[in-house]
Amino acid sequence: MTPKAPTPETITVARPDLPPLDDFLPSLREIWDSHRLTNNGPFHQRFEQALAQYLGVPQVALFTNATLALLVAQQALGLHGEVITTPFSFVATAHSLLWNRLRPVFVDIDPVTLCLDPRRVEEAITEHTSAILPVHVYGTPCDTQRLAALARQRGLKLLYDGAHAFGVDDGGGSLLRHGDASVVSFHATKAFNTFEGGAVICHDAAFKQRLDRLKNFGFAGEVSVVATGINAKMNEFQAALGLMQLGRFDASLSKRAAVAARYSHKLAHIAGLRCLPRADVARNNHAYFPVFVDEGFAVGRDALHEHLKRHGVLSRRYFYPLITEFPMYRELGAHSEAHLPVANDVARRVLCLPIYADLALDDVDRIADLIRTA
Ligand code: T4K
Repeated sequence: MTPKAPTPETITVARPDLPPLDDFLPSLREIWDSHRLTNNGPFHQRFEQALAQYLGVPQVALFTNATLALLVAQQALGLHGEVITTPFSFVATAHSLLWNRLRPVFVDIDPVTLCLDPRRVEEAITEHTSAILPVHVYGTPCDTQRLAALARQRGLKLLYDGAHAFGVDDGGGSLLRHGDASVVSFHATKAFNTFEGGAVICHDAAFKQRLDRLKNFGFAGEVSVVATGINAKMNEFQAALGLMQLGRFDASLSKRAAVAARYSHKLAHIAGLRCLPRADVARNNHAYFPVFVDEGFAVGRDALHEHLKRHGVLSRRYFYPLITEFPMYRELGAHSEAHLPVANDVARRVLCLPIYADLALDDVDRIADLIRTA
């Protein structure tokens, strides 16, 4: 019998960067010995402070994930009625609004940044609008200046879904400093992970206190409950990992940058294939590596996705279908090909290639060759 050719290991779109287990064991032991597992424990406090310092922002409130952080931030901001947001995002962005009984109003995205188009936002403002919820998709900054001006002029709250934006510096500091508040995700698939996790970045201590109460059932002291809070607290294990990851993040980012640079080089000059233009930022986080499959490419986007899969490369079509295409959102009347032309077009073309700190450059070359020969 002829021996089977070895199949290369599957390469997934993301893979969490983790410290060596032995490095993490002392933190685990500390938690075990103290029996302090959650509820604003010492690791939680240290991580919150370290994060604020690392990001250069005034206030950070940690959460168990970004979805609950979005939910709670909207409550803390007192949103009501309609909130203008993007259909080109992970479904959690819009779901968080529905959980708060807010009506998402979807407007189109900018063809270059793929983030909310401020002109479309302005057109969509009504007397019922209370806020704008833009997303820094793939870590590319939204037009923060125009959105801030619009929010100021029209008296709207500005809450950023910065789930993808950890580590991005737009030249003035962390991208997460913008708006009334920004939410970031530390999910396993993100550039920076705490297993799961998230945070709200905000400007003043009073707002952080509101968030802290809301994420802890609404408690304002041992025997006082002041709001319909929820349980959205980050636990000590997540916080201990986060603290350790903070010290490793810059090195991890350099590795991601090398992967991104290799893709950019290898995928240049392929007819019908475009990479996302490099964002004009002081520091990118290379959280995703999207490419766009145009008519001139050898095969369609879905065929390329399948072709890679057959060769053990699991790319993802983030964010296809658009949120507005999910049946439950269609039922809400959100679906519209006509007023979301850019988002519809991008969702049909996009393919996110594997990117993570430990992705070998040889594997990047192999993926690029698979694309070139599709
Ligand atoms: N806002 C935006 C704009 C977001 O993108 C997200 C989340 C949120 C809000 C909400 O944030 P969180 O509440 O999650 O903090 C993933 C993530 O679950 C989700 O966090 C993320 N965005 C979204 C874009 O992607 P899936 O369903 O694609 O993940 P999954 O499980 O298919 O993982 C992708 C690949 O990653 C797997 O093939 C293998 C690898 N992987 C995954 C996990 C979970 C690992 O190697 N290890 C792991 O532990 O949603």
